[in-house]
Amino acid sequence: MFAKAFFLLALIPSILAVDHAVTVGQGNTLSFTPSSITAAVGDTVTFTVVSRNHSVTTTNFSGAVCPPPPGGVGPNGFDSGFLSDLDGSLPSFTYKVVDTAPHFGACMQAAGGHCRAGMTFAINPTTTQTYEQFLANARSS
Ligand SMILES: [Cu+2]
Repeated sequence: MFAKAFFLLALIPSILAVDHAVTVGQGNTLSFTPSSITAAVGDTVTFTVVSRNHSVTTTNFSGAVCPPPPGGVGPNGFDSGFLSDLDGSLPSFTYKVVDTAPHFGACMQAAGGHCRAGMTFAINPTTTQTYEQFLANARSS
């Protein structure tokens, strides 16, 4: 009985963890859908590219936003690398959330052209670092 209860308790974190699905390039647009999410440690975010060739790469909140640098901006940043749906393969990239810090991402395609066009994404933005301000920073970077 005790062993069974312990086993069930051990399962709880994996039961509560959520995968957040993000569509990249929906309708052939330069976009992440949704563009901002709130996620808990242990959650995953799965980015699926549904048009063209894009990346999701973490970058700075302000200043040098576009293009995001190869490898992404950390700590705990990430870089999917270029993922092409030109062959219709719907490639995806999954990031596991390991902290509660805000992470701001963008596409590095076209030397930052997609990023400056607003192809931006946020995990856990804050009241002082909002997604809207990040988007404005990207457009003017
Ligand atoms: Cu792109």
